[in-house]
Amino acid sequence: MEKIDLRRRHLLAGTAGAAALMASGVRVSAQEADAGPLPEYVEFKDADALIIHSNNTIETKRDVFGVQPITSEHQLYVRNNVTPPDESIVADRDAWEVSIEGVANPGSVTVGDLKRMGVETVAMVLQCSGNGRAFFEHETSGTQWQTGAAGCVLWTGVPLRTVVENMGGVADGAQFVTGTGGEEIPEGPNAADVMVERSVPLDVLDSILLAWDMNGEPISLAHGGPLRMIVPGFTGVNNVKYIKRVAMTEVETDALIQSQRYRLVPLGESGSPEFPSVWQMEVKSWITGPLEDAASGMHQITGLAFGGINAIDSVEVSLDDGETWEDAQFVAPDLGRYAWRPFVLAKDLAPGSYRIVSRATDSEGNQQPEATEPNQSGYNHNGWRAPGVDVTIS
Ligand SMILES: Nc1nc2c(c(=O)[nH]1)N[C@H]1C(S)=C(S)[C@@H](COP(=O)(O)O)O[C@H]1N2
Ligand SMILES: [Mo]
Repeated sequence: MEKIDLRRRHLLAGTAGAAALMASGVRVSAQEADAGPLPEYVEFKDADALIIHSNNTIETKRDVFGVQPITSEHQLYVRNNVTPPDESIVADRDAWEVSIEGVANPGSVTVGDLKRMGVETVAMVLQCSGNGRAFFEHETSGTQWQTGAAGCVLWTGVPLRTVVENMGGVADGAQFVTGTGGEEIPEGPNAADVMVERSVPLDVLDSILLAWDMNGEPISLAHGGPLRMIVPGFTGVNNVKYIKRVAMTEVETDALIQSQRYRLVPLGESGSPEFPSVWQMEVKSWITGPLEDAASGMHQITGLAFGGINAIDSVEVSLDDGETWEDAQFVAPDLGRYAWRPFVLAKDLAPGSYRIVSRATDSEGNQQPEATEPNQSGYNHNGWRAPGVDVTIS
């Protein structure tokens, strides 16, 4: 996977130059030859809407989003750190068991049990921690995601708080919620290096869902069926698929994916628990159209904005790379704190060259920075300048 990404970066750098690559993320995605056919577990998806980086890293093309408030499962990105489990785990969904630990009365519950305990729906931006990695200026290993390792989807499930209360409440001393993925990991000394197990702070317990439906349908295997832990406002990796164990723990898991990976590490250093974990998402936006050169006249300049852990408040658009800004309007209904909102600015564009960027502000007054402070692995990109779009109007 890493090889493919590096090769692609060099190829592009060779033709257009690294700076041009950074400046023209959009065209890169539009013209890029796809890596191959969709792997079997995501065969149902719309191949034309996707950039296939590898079997386990598939991105939504930027122009596909448009002003959609909810991303279709056929267009939603996919990211797996290890090979997904066999399709047979979704054959009898209600029989899937999840072990609940770190409560007064620990035990196993089935999805069927959970469905009788409670139900809620949340609209949430699911975004990979590495979304926008390609926009950092430093060299990063890992998938060169642009804007498309994100989507806004509806999750339906039972609040974890309800499950925990049914089992006697949180055990004394717990400080984290630790979720374990249902992949088959060969037993042995290296299991912790491979397993997908993530811990998030216990203080977000009230927003967590154990979800069985996505966008009103049973969650596909690709997206974590039969059961997924949903942590609204937290990056993708914290939303553990095929969840088989949820534990209220005193300490964070020592799985490598928590202890060393997904940390905000200064350039040149390696990951360790002393650095902040990639958890809450920050305010972010990007333009979804126009992405191509066009004729003069009326244009609807569109994009997506979200607040991450906070609600989105407002978004501005600039046609001159941030010299001057205008307020954009939200297009779709407000689907809540964790959802994104498509926006539009209607403009009569005269012939000329435009560099279109957007800049969002969340409900706490946090505004996207011009550039994101670099971190070694290129996580949490939310700078407004780099994802800009160059459009020539003639
Ligand atoms: N069990 C499990 N959960 C997982 C992963 C995984 O590999 N295994 N990948 C994580 C990462 S890094 C991301 S970005 C999201 C991707 O979710 P999606 O494939 O449904 O888009 O799932 C997260 N949850
Ligand atoms: Mo991710």
